[in-house]
Amino acid sequence: MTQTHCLLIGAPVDTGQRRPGCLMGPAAYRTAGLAPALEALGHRVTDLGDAACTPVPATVTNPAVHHLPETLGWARSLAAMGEAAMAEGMPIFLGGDHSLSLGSVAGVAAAAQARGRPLFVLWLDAHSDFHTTATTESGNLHGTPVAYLAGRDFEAFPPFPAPVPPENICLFGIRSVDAAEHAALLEHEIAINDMRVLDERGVVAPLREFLALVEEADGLLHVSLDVDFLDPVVAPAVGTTVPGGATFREAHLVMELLHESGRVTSLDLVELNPFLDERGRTAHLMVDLVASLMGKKVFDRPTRAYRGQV
Ligand code: EXY
Ligand code: MN
Ligand code: MN
Ligand code: MN
Repeated sequence: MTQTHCLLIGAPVDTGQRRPGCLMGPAAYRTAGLAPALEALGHRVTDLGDAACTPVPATVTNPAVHHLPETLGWARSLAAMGEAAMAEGMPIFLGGDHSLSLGSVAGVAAAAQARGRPLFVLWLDAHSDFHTTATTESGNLHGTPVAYLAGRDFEAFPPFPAPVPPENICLFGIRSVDAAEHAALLEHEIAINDMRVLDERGVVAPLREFLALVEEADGLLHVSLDVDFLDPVVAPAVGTTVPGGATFREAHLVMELLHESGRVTSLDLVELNPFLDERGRTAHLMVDLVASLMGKKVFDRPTRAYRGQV
């Protein structure tokens, strides 16, 4: 197993949605033993602690949007930490709601651009998160990061440093898309592997097709794992559950295939709400999924040289 330097970045972000609890996510992952689970696989772990948030005064036209200054503050802090961490190894962002990815992916994208490498993004989620600040009706900015990283127009936000070409983005597990997102997605070349695709083809074929693109382009791969990618029966501790998600084994198979690709260079763990958990069950599941991503297996399979290391 190639050793990877995993850099944990706590992102206690809960201002991208309205349900209290996500801010406890980083502590839940630490309590569930994320670091020792990675060290048991031979990896080096540096816990950088939690990011800080200095709100950035800003307003947007859409009156529904809330906590914009805090969201911008988190994004600025996480982008800086993420870009720096990429120079050391593999940043793992511990969320916190999905609005943290407005910063995490910006930092990773800036690092990829500096290396002259294309960035690909795998979005494991029930939701497309493709609203802009103008189209969101809930005003919850956790429903927007994919639009931002794809370069869609966001009022008040700094331009995304290196917009990810839509063809480099793969949505996986989608089963809840608002009308405005649907219309916008049809105008973009983003791979949408909704649950119907996964029902018909399984997780292997569509994922392998995407990983072949990453391989062909010698790309870096950022994985953004939303707890609600999984079925709520399997992973109940999330505020935006949608029935009909990935099974326990489908989620582990996705992680095992990602490990074998050797392409994953950064990771978001988002939307865990420990207030909704049952004795840490979902937190432990997410830690186990990260272990599968980082090489935990029963029998060896051919694995490409891991690119998470510098
Ligand atoms: N599309 C809905 C909204 O914009 O409010 C729900 C978004 C849920 C987003 C979660 C993080 O995946
Ligand atoms: Mn290192
Ligand atoms: Mn999401
Ligand atoms: Mn979601």
